[in-house]
Amino acid sequence: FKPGEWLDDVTGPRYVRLRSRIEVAIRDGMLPKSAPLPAEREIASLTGLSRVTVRRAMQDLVDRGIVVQRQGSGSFVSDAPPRVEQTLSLLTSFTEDMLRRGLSSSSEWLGRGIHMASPEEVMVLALSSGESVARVERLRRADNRPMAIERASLPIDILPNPLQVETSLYAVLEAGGNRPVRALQRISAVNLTDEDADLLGVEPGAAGLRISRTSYLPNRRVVEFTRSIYRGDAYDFVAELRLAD
Ligand code: 16G
Repeated sequence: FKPGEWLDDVTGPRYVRLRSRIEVAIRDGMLPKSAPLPAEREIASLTGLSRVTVRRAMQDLVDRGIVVQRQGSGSFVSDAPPRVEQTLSLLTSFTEDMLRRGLSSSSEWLGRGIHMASPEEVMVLALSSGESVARVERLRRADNRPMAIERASLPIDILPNPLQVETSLYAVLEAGGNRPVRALQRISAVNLTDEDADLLGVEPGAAGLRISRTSYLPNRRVVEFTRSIYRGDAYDFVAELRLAD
């Protein structure tokens, strides 16, 4: 960091410029995984920025999981894969989301078949009690790293044969003219159960996000009711907010 040299090549507030500069150095391998970072005070004197600006940039990097701080020994480049940033305003599928990021998606089957609908499925999918549902339950991976457990339930006239789903559920729905166009999603914090933690490859009790998605066809019919558990250490959900009218 030579003073002046880096300040003009990116735009935005000073802490954002410093943060992007460090991010680029990490991405380009100038700062390898686990490498120690200079102390805040040193970065401040190298760059001519204030300690407050440096601290803010570092805090952002820590919040994004790019840098880890260890009590007493300083800051290091994280050796964990980067967190996935997921926008909350687009109705996309896991496969599409990973493809867009250049990651390969794969799934491990936890269950796939026709079952008697549970009372919750009857209610959400507007079925009659005793009716059957199609269930598609998967552990979803990105570049082989477990990311989420997803349990989708669909009316059987929409998905008569769950074995049709080989890679993408939404691709099968799209092919049948049933791609959802709107969804409601609820996100809540959970501590992972032993079983879910084991599937996701994290410590039991680690933080997770429970997401339930109810998706609709243009005619307002519910097409999908999915309950998922996402890894808390792998995801950031991001939404753009606008001033209320
Ligand atoms: C997303 C959806 C899920 C949907 C799946 C289809 C959430 C939070 N997200 O992961 O509801 O079933 O995409 O993905 O529930 P696919 O088309 O790759 O199978």
